[in-house]
Amino acid sequence: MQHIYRSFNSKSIFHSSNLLKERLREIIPIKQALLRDIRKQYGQKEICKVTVDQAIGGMRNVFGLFYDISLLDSKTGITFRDYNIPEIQEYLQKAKNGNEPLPEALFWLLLTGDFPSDQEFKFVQEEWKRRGELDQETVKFITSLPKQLHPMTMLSQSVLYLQKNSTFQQAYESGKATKPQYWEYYYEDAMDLVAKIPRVAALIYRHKYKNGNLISSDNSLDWAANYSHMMGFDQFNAYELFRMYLSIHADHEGGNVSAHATHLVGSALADQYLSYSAGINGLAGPLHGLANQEVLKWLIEIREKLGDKVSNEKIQEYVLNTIREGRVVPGYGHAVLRYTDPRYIHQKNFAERLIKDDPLVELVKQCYHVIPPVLKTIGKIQNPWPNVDAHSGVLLNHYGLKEFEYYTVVFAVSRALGCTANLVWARAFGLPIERPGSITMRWIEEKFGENQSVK
Ligand code: CMX
Repeated sequence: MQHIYRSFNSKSIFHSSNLLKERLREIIPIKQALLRDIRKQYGQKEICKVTVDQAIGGMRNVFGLFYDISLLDSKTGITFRDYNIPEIQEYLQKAKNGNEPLPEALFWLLLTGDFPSDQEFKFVQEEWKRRGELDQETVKFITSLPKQLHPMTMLSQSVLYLQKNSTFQQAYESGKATKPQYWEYYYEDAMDLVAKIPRVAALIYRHKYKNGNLISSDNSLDWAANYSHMMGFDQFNAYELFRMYLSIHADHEGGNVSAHATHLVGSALADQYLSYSAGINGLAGPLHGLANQEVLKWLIEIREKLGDKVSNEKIQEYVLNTIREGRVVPGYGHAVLRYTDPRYIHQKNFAERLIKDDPLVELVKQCYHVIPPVLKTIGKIQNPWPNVDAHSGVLLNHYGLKEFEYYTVVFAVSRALGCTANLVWARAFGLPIERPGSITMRWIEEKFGENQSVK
């Protein structure tokens, strides 16, 4: 417990030996100038038209957001600063004898657009260790949360509690923060929040499911392995799973609910804690991040109802029944992607490399062959292929995390990387408060109907 209780004395936010902030100080004026040029040259160009259907239908293919740190292509999937998942696996730092990218390195990439040198990577790692401790009041707050709450609700409340540490909120309230400095406070809050979030998440897990039997952090471990350790999973391959999982879920461009909610709330100058907690609340929806818990529930349900060895025909029937009952088949489909999610493929490769003889992993593999052809027969489904959530649950389950209600928390820990990195840039670019226009049915009728009274 010693590590968890030790509180951290924050240094001045303008402390000079801050490698990542120094790098940002170099890049930000260059990027600001680039954005000014882009606006000057292309500001009046039209990106796309918006139809009434799109306005009503969740704004699919409406490109109305600026989000510079990652991009999603409907065919090839996510790129983080232009690098896809196999590239980040190849080029980012890994643990000794490990194969998976380390989230510390990914965070540097998301913030700067560069792969970190070993020294830069080490800097992030050490900073997160230095900033990661939780004060006693925070530990008390988390371990007093009612255990019947969903772990995502607990996470959101805990992040809101941590808001007491926001350097931006304090500086803004005292009138000290000036607009050109906003990003520096957002950077400090990002580093603190990301450093602390695995401890918060692990405390929630141990409090809710393990009788409050807490495990101290081990600062000899990297950020992801330490999270796995504080949860109680100490095999090397569990560490590898956490490193992989926390890297590939970090960001998925700006339009998904968690990234967009964080970005939107941040645009009102709500600090990192308030904004990311809004993102967590969106991630907790079953059509978004909560799908990972739903997948495992659904797979276990199949095995309970149909037995250990399920035929392809029985799975097909089960899928059709799920749809007939008005439910979605969790882990399949996507609002943007039109092929198998590369994050699914990466997890599939991980399982093939490291996991033998796990019936649930085998069932996921079988579903990959059986489900898409069935979904293709349902004309309205745009994407019959698996998304990231179709695979993650069985991997966590394999290494001992059986409480599937908790799965979205692991997703949220990863999403902290992208959500907070983006907000640093949103403030560096001085992006304004978001305020899209909205329309009513009457407006539509008056605009396009016979009288056309709306201009
Ligand atoms: N099972 C059953 N029906 C599905 C479906 C699925 N897996 N995927 C899409 N559909 C249905 C939609 O519900 C919609 O039906 P209605 O018109 O009756 O409302 C229709 O097919 C058209 O949907 P779409 O255009 O293909 O997909 P959307 O962009 O509307 O929704 C998503 C995307 C992810 C919400 C949807 O595919 C879905 O509900 N999938 C299951 C839940 C899931 O896995 N979510 C996780 C996504 C990844 C993440 O964010 O973590």
